Amino acid sequence: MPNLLQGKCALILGVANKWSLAYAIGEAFRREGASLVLTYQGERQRDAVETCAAELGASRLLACDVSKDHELEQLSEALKAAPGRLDAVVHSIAFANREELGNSFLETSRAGYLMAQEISAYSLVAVARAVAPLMGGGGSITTLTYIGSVRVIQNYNVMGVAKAALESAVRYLANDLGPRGIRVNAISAGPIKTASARAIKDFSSILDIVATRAPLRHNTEPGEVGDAALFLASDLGRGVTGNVLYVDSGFHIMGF
Ligand code: 0WD
Repeated sequence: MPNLLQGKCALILGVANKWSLAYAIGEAFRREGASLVLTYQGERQRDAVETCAAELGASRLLACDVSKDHELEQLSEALKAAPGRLDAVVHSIAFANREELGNSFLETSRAGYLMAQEISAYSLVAVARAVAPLMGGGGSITTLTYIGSVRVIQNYNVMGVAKAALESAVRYLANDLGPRGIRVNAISAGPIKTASARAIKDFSSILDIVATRAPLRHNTEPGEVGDAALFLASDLGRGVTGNVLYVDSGFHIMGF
């Protein structure tokens, strides 16, 4: 299935390094002919993302901390200048303070709760508002979520609640943007060792459980997430919006 995104422009937020899920999505998009724009969170991340952008053959690299409204406005202006339009946007961003992922959920602080919600859920709304004017020809917005939104996963805590809000935001945004031909979906990925995942206590034991119990009996690979994102961004996904697509070796269907 070559060139599914030929002539399409994609914006990808959330590449931190080559292990990021956003990087695997970038690889899939690039393989199928998309022109890529990447963002980096701040100066601290710039060099690493610059390397990734070069490897992925991205045409532009722009700064965007999603917690700052003025940076989202600047991003929107920069995109209007070039490439001038977008067909696909990937939001692959989450953050919670480490201490909120180690204590019991009951101990969640107000500040920690709000921080996780702001970066991991509200940012999708802010990003969608910033990019929608560039998607005049319709398009696709995809975010990344995790099963901790609907099940209790030890130590996922405040992030599970943020992912629940994120998945709900996907549905409301899909309803608002559908009449403009913009589809909004989430991919619920199985656990994968990335920088963010390392913040979750006992993450390795989660990997072991999935590998032994999931129907496909293996852990999710980044390329599987990349190809699912490709499907959603391409014309093959044209009838799909407001959906949470599990790419987790089938783990989510299991009881005990
Ligand atoms: O097992 C996993 N790795 C799974 C991840 C399973 C299911 C879902 N996900 C989700 C995550 O929750 C997240 O939403 O996938 C998304 C991407 O996560 P990732 O690829 O696992 O992790 P990582 O490579 O760390 O990318 C997340 C990035 C940040 O990286 P660091 O490591 O620097 O925290 O999100 C970005 C940042 O690049 N980020 C921000 N970008 C802009 N503005 C901000 C911000 N304020 N905060 C974090």
